[in-house]
Amino acid sequence: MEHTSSAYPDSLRITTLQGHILEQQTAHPQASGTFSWILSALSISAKIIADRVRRARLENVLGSVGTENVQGEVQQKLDVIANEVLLRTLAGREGVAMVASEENETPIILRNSSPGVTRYCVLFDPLDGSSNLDVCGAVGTIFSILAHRGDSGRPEDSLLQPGSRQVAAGYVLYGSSTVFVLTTGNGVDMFVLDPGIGAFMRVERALKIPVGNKTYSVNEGNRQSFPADVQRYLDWAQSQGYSSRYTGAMVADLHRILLKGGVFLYPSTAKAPEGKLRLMYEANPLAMIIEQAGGKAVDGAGRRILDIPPSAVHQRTPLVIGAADQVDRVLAIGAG
Ligand code: AHM
Ligand code: MG
Repeated sequence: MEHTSSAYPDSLRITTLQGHILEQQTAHPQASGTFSWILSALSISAKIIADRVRRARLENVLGSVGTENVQGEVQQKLDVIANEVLLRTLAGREGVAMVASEENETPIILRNSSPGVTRYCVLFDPLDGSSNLDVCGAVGTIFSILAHRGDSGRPEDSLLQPGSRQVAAGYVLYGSSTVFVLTTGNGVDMFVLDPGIGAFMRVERALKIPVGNKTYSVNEGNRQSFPADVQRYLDWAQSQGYSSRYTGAMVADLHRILLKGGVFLYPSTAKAPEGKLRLMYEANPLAMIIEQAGGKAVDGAGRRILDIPPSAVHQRTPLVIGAADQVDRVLAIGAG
């Protein structure tokens, strides 16, 4: 019996990330394909980084390089390798005007804008949670894509757009399997790398975060210097029998929350009064994904992350992010 593609159940179709991107492009006939090429560069980067992460111990590329990045944090050898991989794959894509990385002090301008050509800015944290590598823990790549605004003003001006303007965002989790999670503003889809054939296979569409999960994710070692509202929330959560889960890699913690529910907090601390996490490389892309899956993301004052007007590319923010019910709890108990 012959099946037309529309008659064949979605659950039985085999769709790769590449096929998914083309499918989305077909649904938007005005799309030039430029954007799809950028996503394909990110998918190739993810496969290369996954391979380097898996072989890191054997190739002796664990540990630090002995330098610090622009934020004064120790760079791991694989931070530098992953950064290079992303820069080198994205540099070849005509549609990329500018890239900005957590590991580079200034954004890199690849192409100027030309009339009638749509170009994009790609921002990324190449290897989030990289100190987990030495102990074989999970790490991730986070990316955010903004439309390039042209060449007027300072180059950074094109990057300094609020998260609500992101045209796509995603992350790659290098865990017990390699997972690619993507949103282009139309729900959240999930792909798993099949190492046998080297392709990301679509395994979930339109993910929605479950509610009712009594789990919080926070570095409680910093508790004494958390703001009073966060301490009040933790007292309340513990009195209600909440569980605690914290991996030290935000991508892994957020992936658990996307699939199971709960809330992640990185408040301001004595060591990091503005919060530790970066607005443009971490908070914005993860907030877009979480909101697209029905969740919420706010800063220490309860402001929606995606509405924050950025003033610097490496700006930091306190962050509360996760299932809508659990973020609301943090806000309600904290305010009380
Ligand atoms: P990084 O981008 O330098 O790796 O820092 C971000 C990471 C997050 O993945 C993680 O949630 C957090 O830092 C852990 O920080 P801490 O050890 O202070 O709890
Ligand atoms: Mg990071």
